[in-house]
Amino acid sequence: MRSPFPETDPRGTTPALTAPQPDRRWHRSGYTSVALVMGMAVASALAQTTAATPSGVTPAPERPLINQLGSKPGWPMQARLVQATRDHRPLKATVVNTRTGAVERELPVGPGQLDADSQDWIRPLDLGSSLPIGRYELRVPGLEPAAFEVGEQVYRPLHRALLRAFYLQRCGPALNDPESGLAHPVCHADDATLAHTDEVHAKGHALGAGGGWHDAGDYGKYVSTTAVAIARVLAVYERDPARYADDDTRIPESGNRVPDLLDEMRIGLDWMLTMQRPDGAVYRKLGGPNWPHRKAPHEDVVPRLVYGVSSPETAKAAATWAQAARLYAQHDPKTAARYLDAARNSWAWLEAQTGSTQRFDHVEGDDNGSGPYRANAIDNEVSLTHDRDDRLWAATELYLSTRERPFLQRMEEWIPDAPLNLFEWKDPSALAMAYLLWHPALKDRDDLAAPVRQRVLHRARTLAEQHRRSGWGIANARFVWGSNKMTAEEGITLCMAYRIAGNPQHLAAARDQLHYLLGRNHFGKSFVSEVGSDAVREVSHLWFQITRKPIPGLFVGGPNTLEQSNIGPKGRGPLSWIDDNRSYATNEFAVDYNASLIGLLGELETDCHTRQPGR
Ligand SMILES: [Ca+2]
Ligand SMILES: [Ca+2]
Repeated sequence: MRSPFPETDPRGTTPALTAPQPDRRWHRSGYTSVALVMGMAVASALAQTTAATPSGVTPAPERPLINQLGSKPGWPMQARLVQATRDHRPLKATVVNTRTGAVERELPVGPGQLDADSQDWIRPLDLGSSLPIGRYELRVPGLEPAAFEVGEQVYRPLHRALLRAFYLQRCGPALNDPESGLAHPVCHADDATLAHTDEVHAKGHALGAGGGWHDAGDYGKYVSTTAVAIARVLAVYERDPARYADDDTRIPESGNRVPDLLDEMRIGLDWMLTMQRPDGAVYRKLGGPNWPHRKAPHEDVVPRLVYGVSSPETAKAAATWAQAARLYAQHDPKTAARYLDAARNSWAWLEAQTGSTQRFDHVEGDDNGSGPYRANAIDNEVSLTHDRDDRLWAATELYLSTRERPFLQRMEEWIPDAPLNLFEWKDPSALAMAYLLWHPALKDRDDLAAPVRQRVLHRARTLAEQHRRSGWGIANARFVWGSNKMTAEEGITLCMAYRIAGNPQHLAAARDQLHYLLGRNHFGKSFVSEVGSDAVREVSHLWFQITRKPIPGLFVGGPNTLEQSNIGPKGRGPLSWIDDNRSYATNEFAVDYNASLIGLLGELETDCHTRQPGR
């Protein structure tokens, strides 16, 4: 996360603000199609769209827009055409098998409908769900074709690339990646000294907090995002550990008889240990006194600082260590025990904090070179004013790993009143609630699970309505900082609902979130770098800005109607995005974004855990 305006920086979500309405003056008003040939009419309309596009909004590409990776067998597939104006003229598309050249399907292009959020005229193409396994092109006369595949393993490379991106973000050791060709010497070797004196350490105390991951396109390290990123990935692993091998991502630990997923998550878990004070409190973040600019990781040699402890971050770290304790026990009992000790230590500190809604050490200037990750004008959710959500999660993970009654008592105390929000650093309690829907240790607690089921179904109703209303099938209506991550998380919410009630609309909507993120969007972009035939290229990442060497597997933030980096168009809902490496507010990646997409894949690969995954 990077910003010259830290007070408005942190991938803000803004429920209190109403998203600005699209500017109707912009709406392609000058276009009149005069083309005679039907296919050419579409091409012409698209070309005119390009010409008529107002300042800043990237025009839709001149081809059918579809999930570029394709689909698993049996999944309903849809594509979209964007047109400049309403157009009902009949138009036929074909699906051609690229190996045999055979036309597998002929299909009509549906009539154009105006999407209220984007002001796009969208024509749907319904490819059905019965295409056999194979590679295809979707062809519409006068337009470029769109390639896709149907197969059991179509999302495996994406899954792998998203995980592998964590490796490429590792902080500390020299990187020399044979796969991407990316390399840098040792970086941030002196991380870091304490910014302020507290009750345990003096200012200037060296914490030995090397390691971990660079959080995003800059080099800060944050407990809040590190914790939720690890937890989301480990939650996927916990549902299906057999799916992960010890050598499936080609990292230095491949072949060590521990699943690479656990090897990689350990990088963050161990780093968080270095951020823990002896009394159990956890420091919030580590970064430079000012934002770095145009530097490779090893060139960022400004002495970095560690900033204050907080109870929300301490609880998030405790939750993640507790979760890790049960998942690492089989492969590495010693490390698992260390994580559990750390979690207990932090929990004891949390229990000793009395008398206020949360402990939060913050000094003016702490956010001059790193994201605030705290309540502010943009991030104004109630969950940021207290630590109950964070503690609920910690108590739940500790209970699942220890089965000790005091942790369960906390769950019993807090779950009845806990709202269900999407899982993120601002409120991680959704993961705690998710366990009530499936974890064997909680299967006889229907008294706790019943209200959670109602909350999930209630949220899913709203999401399904938004999904139906959106021409792009987006269930998340909040086009704010990190909207793509939110879209992935809401897909997970829809999956939870599908598992509860079996409503196929929830499953279809969950899949549509993935389709949107992988190319079925106005921009025709896969929002993951180097994945898909037309992926985001200009990721906002300091290292890429210098080397111009693509970093694979980075899932970018996506449309953000406030566009605080002032590069892309503001106030355009799902069109407020630009593939420009200066646009940190729409086109930066972060480790927790990747984790959410891994989470959505984990759900969809198993039809929301209603069947065994394909290996
Ligand atoms: Ca391994
Ligand atoms: Ca909180």
